[in-house]
Amino acid sequence: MSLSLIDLKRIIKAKNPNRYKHILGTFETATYLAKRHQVDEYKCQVAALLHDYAKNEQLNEMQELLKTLEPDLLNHSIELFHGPVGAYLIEKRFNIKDEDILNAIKYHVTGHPNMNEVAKVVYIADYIEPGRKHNVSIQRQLADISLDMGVISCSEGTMNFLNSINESIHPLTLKTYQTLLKHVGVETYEITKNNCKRH
Ligand code: DGI
Ligand code: FE
Ligand code: FE
Repeated sequence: MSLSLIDLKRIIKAKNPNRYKHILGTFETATYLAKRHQVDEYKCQVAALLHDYAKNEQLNEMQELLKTLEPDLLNHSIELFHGPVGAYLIEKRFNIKDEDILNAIKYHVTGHPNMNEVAKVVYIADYIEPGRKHNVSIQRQLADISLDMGVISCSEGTMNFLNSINESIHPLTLKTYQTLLKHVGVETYEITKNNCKRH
């Protein structure tokens, strides 16, 4: 892969100028989290810049691709399509073969129970970047302490939001939450979360 971060930024800005502020916010937050938790900074940065690459692809073109890539996803919300479609297009168009980067992009919407540290950084950064309008202070505090707790808290926030608008929760979103919660320990998470709330 020979593209520099500067080249990538230029490409992303040109492809979807309206989303560029969110992309840069995600990039800065991913850089911060990568440093804080000693995760590969460059992989997190590339994945953060490209995570919403397919966000403005035509719906019918995404559906056509998903028929072979992931037909089951066609039964779920169209909001989920740009993750797997983005990972596919990025591999093809930028010749990026790095599985850490591709998986972080593929699973940035739902998460994945086996997501690695790069994917966790991008998943959290997308949710807590400075441009987000909803209240994410608890997610920011927990992500500072641990990436696992950050992911749990972001998926919890997403599920609460989806419940509030009567939207269905994808099995991967729920599985990510349950798996990491089990890993961290329900009690540890609840105690830490309640302590964060008091500050
Ligand atoms: O692309 P972004 O707007 O930056 O954010 P995103 O890719 O994390 O999420 C896009 C949308 O997907 C957001 O409105 C929430 C929604 N979403 C996330 N998880 C699920 C979901 N929608 C459904 N129906 N089910 C999910 O599990
Ligand atoms: Fe997205
Ligand atoms: Fe995003």
